[in-house]
Amino acid sequence: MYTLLKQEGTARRGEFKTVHGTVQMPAFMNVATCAAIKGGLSAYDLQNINTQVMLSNTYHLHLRPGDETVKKLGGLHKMTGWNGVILTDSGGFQVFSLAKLNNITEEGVVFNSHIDGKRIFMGPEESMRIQSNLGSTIAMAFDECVENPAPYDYAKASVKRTTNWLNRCKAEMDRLNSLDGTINPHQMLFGINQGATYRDLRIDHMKEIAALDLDGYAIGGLAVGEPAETMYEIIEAVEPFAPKDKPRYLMGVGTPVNILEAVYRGVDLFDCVMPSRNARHGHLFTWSGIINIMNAKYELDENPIDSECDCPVCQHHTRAYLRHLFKAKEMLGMRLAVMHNLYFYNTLMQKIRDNLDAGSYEVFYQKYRNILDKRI
Ligand code: PRF
Ligand code: ZN
Repeated sequence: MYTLLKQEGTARRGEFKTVHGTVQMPAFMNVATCAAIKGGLSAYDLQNINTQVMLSNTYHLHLRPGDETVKKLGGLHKMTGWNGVILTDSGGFQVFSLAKLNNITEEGVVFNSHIDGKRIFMGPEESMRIQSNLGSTIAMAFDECVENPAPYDYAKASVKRTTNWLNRCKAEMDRLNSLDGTINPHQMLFGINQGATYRDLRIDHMKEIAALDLDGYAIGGLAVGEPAETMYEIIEAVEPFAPKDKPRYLMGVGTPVNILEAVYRGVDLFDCVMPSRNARHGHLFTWSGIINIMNAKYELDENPIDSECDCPVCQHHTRAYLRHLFKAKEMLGMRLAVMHNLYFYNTLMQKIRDNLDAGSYEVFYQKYRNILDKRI
């Protein structure tokens, strides 16, 4: 259940109650695609960096270890040791971006596994059954994400299919939640708005799915090839039609500045591989911009990554040590870098919430939107 606590312009400060705890929003979900944060962070590490939500993937966990196996292990919470909120993505996007796609029909999608090439069928019912076996707090609807730019007629037909799939997802989830032996009988369902970069398709679709009274609403199909300005325009176009009493989730976004801009336009929830992926390449976020820890100028630098950062890494280690670990390809380097970057994103969201609480988001936004994505 979402409660809007405060609003500044279109920006929203709220909280979302679930059976696995309350999420303070706006929030950033930490990505654990295969039920592990890449770079080697565990569930108890996540507690130390103020993570609120872990995100895992239907597609990957269905292939390995298999959702039936996860169910036998008591579900994702028991398997990973993370007892907070877990959101699972539906497989829709991953099937389109990773798998060798064979065929897409009204029924669903046939694809080849990126692990062993095996032919697999996934439709809305399959996705819901897998997510039910995983026992996540929030399941995402099975959707089609088209790359931008997309032809209008294709985008229109695709949205219609995504709407039909959503109705089937809802019916299947209601059925699964009422069965005996379901891991999380209170599993929630979020719908996903699509429509490429076409305002009319986007708005019609948002109106249609808003009427279904789902637990939350995502905006999908953005950050897939269009300019950032176009993404912001689409968010502005659909926002008035997204239910005010439900969370809005912008899927797969983004840079710190993308997040500032989207919060400004009424988005509550985010996920992105950027903090963990960039960390693994030595690109570290700071409150003055992005640094590359491999740079020679850090060889003898005994300062922390960011003197403004309170993360466990910045309390104990120097830039010089981090640089050495990266140069020597020690696993510890990536682990510490990921820990710092995720802490940075989690802290960014905390600061966004604090400023919304204080009514000073506009000032915060104006100060940092020219700083945080800059390479220094
Ligand atoms: N659909 C789903 N997952 C997603 C997306 C989508 O459109 C995106 C697009 N940025 C990221 N993850 N199901
Ligand atoms: Zn730090």
